[in-house]
Amino acid sequence: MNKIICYLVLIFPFFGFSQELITNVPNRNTTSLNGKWNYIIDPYETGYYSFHLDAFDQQKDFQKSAFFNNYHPQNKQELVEYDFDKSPTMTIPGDWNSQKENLFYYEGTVWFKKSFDYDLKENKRLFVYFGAINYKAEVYLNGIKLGIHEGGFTPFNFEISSIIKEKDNFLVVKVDNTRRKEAVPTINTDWFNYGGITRDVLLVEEPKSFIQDYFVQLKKGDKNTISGFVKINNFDKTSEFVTIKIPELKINYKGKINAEGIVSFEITNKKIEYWSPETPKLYEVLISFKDQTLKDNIGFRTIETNDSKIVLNGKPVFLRGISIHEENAKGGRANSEADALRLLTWAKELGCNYVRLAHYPHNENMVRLADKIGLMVWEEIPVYWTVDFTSPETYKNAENQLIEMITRDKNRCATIIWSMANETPISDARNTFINNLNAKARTLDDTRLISAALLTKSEGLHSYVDDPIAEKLDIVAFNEYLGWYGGNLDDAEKIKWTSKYNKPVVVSEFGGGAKQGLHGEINERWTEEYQEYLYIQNLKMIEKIPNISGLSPWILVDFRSPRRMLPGIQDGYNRKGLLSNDGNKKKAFFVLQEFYNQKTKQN
Ligand code: GCB
Repeated sequence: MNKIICYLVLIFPFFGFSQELITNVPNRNTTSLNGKWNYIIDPYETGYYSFHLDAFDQQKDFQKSAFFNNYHPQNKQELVEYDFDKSPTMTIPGDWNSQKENLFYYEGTVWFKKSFDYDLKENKRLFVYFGAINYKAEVYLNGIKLGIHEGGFTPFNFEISSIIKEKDNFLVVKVDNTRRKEAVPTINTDWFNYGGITRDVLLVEEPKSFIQDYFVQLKKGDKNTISGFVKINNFDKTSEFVTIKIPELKINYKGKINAEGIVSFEITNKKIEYWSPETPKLYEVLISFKDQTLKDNIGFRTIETNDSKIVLNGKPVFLRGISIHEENAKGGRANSEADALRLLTWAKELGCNYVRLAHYPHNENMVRLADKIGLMVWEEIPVYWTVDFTSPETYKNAENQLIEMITRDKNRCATIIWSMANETPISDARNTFINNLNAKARTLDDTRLISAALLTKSEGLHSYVDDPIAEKLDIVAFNEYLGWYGGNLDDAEKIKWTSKYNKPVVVSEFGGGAKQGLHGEINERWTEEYQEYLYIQNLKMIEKIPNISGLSPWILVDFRSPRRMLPGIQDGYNRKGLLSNDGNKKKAFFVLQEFYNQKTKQN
């Protein structure tokens, strides 16, 4: 049995204490810690707090403050009332809700433990990497606290080189998915709050000084120049050069590393074949530093706006999209490559060239697959509805999630839009919050477009967007629910949309619920016919919106949401999917498919 003693290594001020993110983890030297992990359900956080609610690992005066311990000043004895190794197991990666019936609606703390051996050679370093944990993770290895991470959908890593032993390491993670007002997202969403270690856990082995991160994309507005940077972790100056090779383009670039361990580069090449949804060309890129060579498959394309048009590789493009939540066939958080393939294959079948990955960063394998099969991507952070816009901590948290998303996916050419928020209510605090995120995103990546899903205003049959943050966005995107949350479907063609922004417009959502297999008249809600008619009418209206440059209706597949409780119809699912959660197509699927067929022919 592992007893867990933890020291307070650092006093952490609040959140986000993981270390600098290592990117392109799928192509590194890794050992998977996926599989069966022991778990302990701990709703009262007995493993974290004393009986007087002192957090064990926040005790400055008590050097070896015990974790999972009965500590209070009179009683410094370890807790004996637990045993990880005799506790049940569950599969990691995986949410606990869909794996364990008694945890279906559970929101709180679960402790996880994995034991492993590792033979780390003298000249190597080791990191533990988590693809995502929802929501708050506190990580301990061999009783030593590595740090905390907040945010349920982005990766983080900790170095463990000095802690790892050859035998019997035990990695313990406290996972807490409690919804909190000041968190991102806040307490109120329209999706299921799956808790757990929902993405891969990997050990990443690296040399002492290694390639941590890089940015290799076409320079903004320049189809013949690949530019970016390579960043060396712990640059030891024993070698001063990085090489970037793209064999197919005969590129062999050598760049000198600066004192900060960074090489900034520009490489001109006139032979680049551009990535597009029709020809998703990826090049093998090899980045080398000393003995290390890191491989990636990277596509090159430009994405810009020109007044009211979205322009891909110099040509206007119409975004034939669909919104997607990250859920699998079993009604749990999707995490595998097979899950990604299932979802994106349907999007392709629909005739899409674009997907909106709502409402949080999806698994990296989703974006990599989009690169490979040719789908443009909108990625977003969960600044959804009413996060606490007045709180500087909430802002820091949102910005941290933005940084982690962009850091992870900035080399995926499929991603053309970073979205800052969804349906947030206008106020000075909110405007500042989102404008600041927008500015931050541009400092991290000036090659992509920035947007946010906005709300609309209506006066009679006149609809429009009037939102101060739109001025600073590249694309004016909005959600509209004609025929579901108001309005009359028969008015669809009479509605006059105006736009005061000379920018492309994207309808980031529209839709309505239907229970697959339920049939009736076009005016009977929840029938496939109602949803079909809703699509027919909304599409007629959308075609006439000035500057319309794309759409991503809501949504590809029915998804779980505790807000959706209508018995016999919803039963805990948002039914706006074009497919049911078990994968059956509804009539509206074919309406959108036909619309996209026509669009493809026109363009
Ligand atoms: C919206 C939200 C989305 C919801 C959807 C609905 O506007 O952006 O998260 O799920 O409406 O079904 O109401």
